[in-house]
Amino acid sequence: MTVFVLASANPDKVAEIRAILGPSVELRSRPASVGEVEETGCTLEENARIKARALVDATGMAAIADDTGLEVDALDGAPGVYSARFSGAGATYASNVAKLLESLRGRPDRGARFRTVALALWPDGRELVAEGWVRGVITTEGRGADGFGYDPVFQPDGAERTFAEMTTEEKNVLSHRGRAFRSLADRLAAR
Ligand code: ITT
Repeated sequence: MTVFVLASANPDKVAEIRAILGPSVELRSRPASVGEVEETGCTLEENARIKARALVDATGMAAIADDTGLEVDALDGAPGVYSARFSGAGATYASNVAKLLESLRGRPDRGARFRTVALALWPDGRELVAEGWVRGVITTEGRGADGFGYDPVFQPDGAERTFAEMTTEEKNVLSHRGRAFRSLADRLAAR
């Protein structure tokens, strides 16, 4: 079994990734000694690689990292790679959702997609990259208390509930992160 250190500092994401990858991959938590890694890339893939590289350098272990963005059609793909900081310095999930709803107020075109890039990087520089996305609409108000981030206002196509109205298991079947990490798991298994 390959042991990886997981680059994410976001406990919501870590819980989802563990649930998706299951017991065939051993994931260690990011050591407390490794500080926040600045996401200076211009793409999700660059940011995933920056986060993984920082963990490989700090631990000498293989690392798994991911980066996710919400790409809103009516905002020309924003907030995208800037999803965590959409509402500026000190942004919270709530302030980001409020800004998104405000940006789309009165607009009928509410299509969007979540996209995740998941990346495994080894100390010798080998890497595997996988991507997953899900299309949906931005609802006019938040619904549901589960999930995190933009989940209360994202309703995947074909569903009647937002991600925040689903259990973690239901969300993982449909979600960007579920798809990206299942694809990464397939590639790891095929190595
Ligand atoms: P790490 O870099 O430490 O992994 P992060 O919070 O920066 O954590 P991402 O860059 O992957 O995570 O995601 C950027 C933001 O996009 C995140 O802060 C959330 O607001 C939002 N987001 C990511 N995944 C999401 C999901 O599954 N559902 C709802 N919002 C999500």
